[in-house]
Amino acid sequence: MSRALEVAERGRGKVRPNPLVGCVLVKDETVIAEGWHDHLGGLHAEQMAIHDAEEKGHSTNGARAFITLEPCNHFGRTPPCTEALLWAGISEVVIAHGDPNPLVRGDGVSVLEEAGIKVETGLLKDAAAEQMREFLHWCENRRPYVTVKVAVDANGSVDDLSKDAGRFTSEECLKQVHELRKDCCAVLVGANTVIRDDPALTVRLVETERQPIRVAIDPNNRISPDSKILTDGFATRHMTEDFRGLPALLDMLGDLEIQRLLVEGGPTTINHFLEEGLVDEFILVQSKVTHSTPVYSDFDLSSFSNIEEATWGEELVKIYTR
Ligand code: AOF
Ligand code: ZN
Repeated sequence: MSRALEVAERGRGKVRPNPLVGCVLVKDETVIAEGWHDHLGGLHAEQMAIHDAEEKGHSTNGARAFITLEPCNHFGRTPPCTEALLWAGISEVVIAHGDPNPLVRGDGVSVLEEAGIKVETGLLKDAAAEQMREFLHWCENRRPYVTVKVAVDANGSVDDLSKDAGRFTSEECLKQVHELRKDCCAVLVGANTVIRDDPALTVRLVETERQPIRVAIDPNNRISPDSKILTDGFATRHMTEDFRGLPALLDMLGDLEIQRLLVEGGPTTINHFLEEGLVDEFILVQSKVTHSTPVYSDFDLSSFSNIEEATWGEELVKIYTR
C-alpha cells in the first residue's frame, strides 16, 4: 500500500478535481503491476495497473489489488473500476480509504463483496487521507481547503516600504512557492497586493500543465485594467462583490470545483480569512533579511494546534494546521 501511495503522487497537480489514487497488483507475494490516476480524464489507477500487467505479460487472475481509494462503481469519465477488477479476475482487494463521492460511497466495496471478492479497508488509511486531504475536505464541505502563505523578515515584518526594497526570500524558496501554487487550483490576493506589486501569480519556476485561476478581491473596483492578472491571458476572477463574511466566497469557489485555495496576501486579506476562521493551513516563511521600513502585522494563530517545520532554500518555514 505504501508503494500505491507513492505512485499516486505522480498525478499531483494533474488530476483535480479527482483525488490522487494509486494501485499495485500482487501475485505470489510479488508486485506484478502498478498504476495511478495520472491526469483528469485519464485511466483510473486500477485500470492502468491492469493494463500494466497485460503489457508485462502477467495474468491478473487471482491477483491481490492494493488501492489507495475505494474503487468507483459508476460511469464517469471512465467506466467503473469495480467491473475492471472483476473482469481481471482479482481475488482480493485491499483499500486504504473509502470514497466520499456520493456516486461511489460504499458501493464499490459492496459490489466487490457481492461478487465474492475478499475486501479489506483501512490499511494506511491516515496516510491516504493526508494525500487526498483537499479532495476529502471538498467532498465534505463543498468548499476549498484554504492555505495561507505569507513571508516575513527576521522580525516578523510582512513588507518593506523603503524605495529600494525588492524580493526578500531566496530563489530556492520561490521555487517552493511555485511548487505550492502548482498544487493549488486558485491563488487569491486582495486589491492592495495587485495595486502595489502587479503580481503574475502564475507557476513559472517549476514545470506545470495547468495554471491556477487567479482570484482578486476588489470590492471597490480599484485595480487597473492593465494589471498583469487581467491582461496576460491566463484565467482570473476579478471579484468586485463585497465578500465580508467570506463563507459565500468559498461556497462560490467550491462550486467551481476549486479544492485547494492559496491565499497569498496581503495582511488585510489574510486577516479577514483568519478572523472568519476560514484558514485550514497557515504557511509562515521566515527570512533572515531585515526590512528597513518594516510593516508589522499580527496574525492570530492561536486556533492552530499543529506546527511542522521545513526549510525552503534559506528560509525556515512553519506550517500551522488544526
Ligand atoms: C477510482 N480510481 O483512480 C480514481 C477514482 O468522472 P471520473 O471518471 O473522473 O471519476 C471521478 C471520481 O472517481 C472521483 O470523484 C472519485 O470519486 C473517483 N476517483 N476512483 O476507482 C481512481 N481517481
Ligand atoms: Zn475508478
